[in-house]
Amino acid sequence: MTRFQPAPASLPPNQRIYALGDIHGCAARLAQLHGLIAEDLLRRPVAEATLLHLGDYVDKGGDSAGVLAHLTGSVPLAGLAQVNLGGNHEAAMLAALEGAPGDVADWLWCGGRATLDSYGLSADAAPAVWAAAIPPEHLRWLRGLRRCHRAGGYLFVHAGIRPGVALEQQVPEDLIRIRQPFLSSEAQHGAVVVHGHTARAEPEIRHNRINLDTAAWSGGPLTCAVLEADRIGFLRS
Ligand SMILES: [Mn+2]
Repeated sequence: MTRFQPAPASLPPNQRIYALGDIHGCAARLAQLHGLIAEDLLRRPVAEATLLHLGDYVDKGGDSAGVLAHLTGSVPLAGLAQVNLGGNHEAAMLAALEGAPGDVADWLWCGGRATLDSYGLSADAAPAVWAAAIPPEHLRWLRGLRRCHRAGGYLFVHAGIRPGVALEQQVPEDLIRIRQPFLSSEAQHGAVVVHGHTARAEPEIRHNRINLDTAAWSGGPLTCAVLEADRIGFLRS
């Protein structure tokens, strides 16, 4: 059973959000976690449930191709509303596929080799070869990712926000890359920010933010926050 604790914000009655942190190529554990969500929904039905991924699907871990196949295929949670946010790794991958040498080097440096491996592609091949070999539905899905999502008292983004800047005026680069001064900020941001991007051993619950990146690709669990009313619980795989 999911154990709940008080959350720093709330959702309207009859709404639930399943929010998943950084996946980084952990395809088998993503499928397992989706299975746990399906079980939770069977045990505890709710009027409006949303499946939300916080981004960083690819790179570093072993099966980015499998993650994208799972998310673009017949997801076991097909009945749920879905919100898929993009992270800095998706931005780096899409930039690299355009072929500029600096962007290619950046992507390979930040873990892109693992993604290429998962598609059976060589890092020495031309970016145009990569782009032609990756299934078009994977690329379409990556290009359709959103930067943020608001629900109840929460704002969902990949990395965080710049403290002191209105939520409507945040720049996209901050939303997918920021660490400091966001992580140490004690400010009220106008919403509790639910994010990933910065790996921790355990999920962090602060008064102004919730971090769900638990380093799945390097030995930690893949974490899903279950948000409903004024409480939060966790599912892990
Ligand atoms: Mn990230």
